[in-house]
Amino acid sequence: MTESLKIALSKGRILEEGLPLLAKAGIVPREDPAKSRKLILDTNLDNVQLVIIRAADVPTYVQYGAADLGMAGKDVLMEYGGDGLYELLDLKIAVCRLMVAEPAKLAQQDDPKKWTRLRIATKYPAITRRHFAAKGIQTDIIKLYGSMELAPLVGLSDRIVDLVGTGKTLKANGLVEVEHIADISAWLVANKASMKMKHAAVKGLVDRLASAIPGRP
Ligand code: PRT
Ligand code: MG
Repeated sequence: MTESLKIALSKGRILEEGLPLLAKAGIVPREDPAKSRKLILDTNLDNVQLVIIRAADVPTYVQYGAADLGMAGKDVLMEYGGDGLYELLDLKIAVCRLMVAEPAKLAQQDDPKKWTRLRIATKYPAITRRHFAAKGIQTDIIKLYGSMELAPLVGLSDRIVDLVGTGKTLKANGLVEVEHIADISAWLVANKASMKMKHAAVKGLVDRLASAIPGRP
């Protein structure tokens, strides 16, 4: 008998780019997840189900064994921290970068080498604190859940730490990138128990997904 596997992933970019990858790996949901209101979806494989949750919740579901595997942005994984997860595979989807940005006007006379204390709005307080602490820079962090680009425009913060894809959103709001924190893409993660107890099924899936990633043999 084949071991059953639940894969957690989020609606939005990860689902959009993850579904074609899963399809190439031979896994197709029985209903369109973008349209269905179901949170657990059966697939063409009897032993594989998809669990649709918020992006930031994926590490929690996987760590506690509510899902065996998950697809999560490196940003989400870095912010979550913890050591209950194995990062198995860089899926090379939902690619972007995590950056410090500030108003173009401030950037004209700003020198990142002279930073000692920063007021930063971000969805990523843990990553931000860690990044700057390592460089001996103090941070006053304002935690937001979205639209970070607005914060400097209304005086909530001087700078932001946010994801940048095309850069269009920054530009539209008069902001520029001033420091790179990390390159981001979505990773396949697994919990340690599933790795042990369902080793064959997990390995089979990882191998098939790996060969579905563009640019890999
Ligand atoms: O939307 P929800 O609150 O449910 O959760 P979420 O925002 O975490 O989900 P989603 O689907 O928006 O993002 C899921 C993952 O996609 C993130 O965790 C990242 O790993 C990845 N990703 C890749 C991105 C982007 N690219 C991206 N550009 N996530 C967000 N953005 C934002 C960016 O912050 C900016 O505000 O998109 C906006 C547009 O970017 P530009 O530079 O292309 O204009
Ligand atoms: Mg979003």
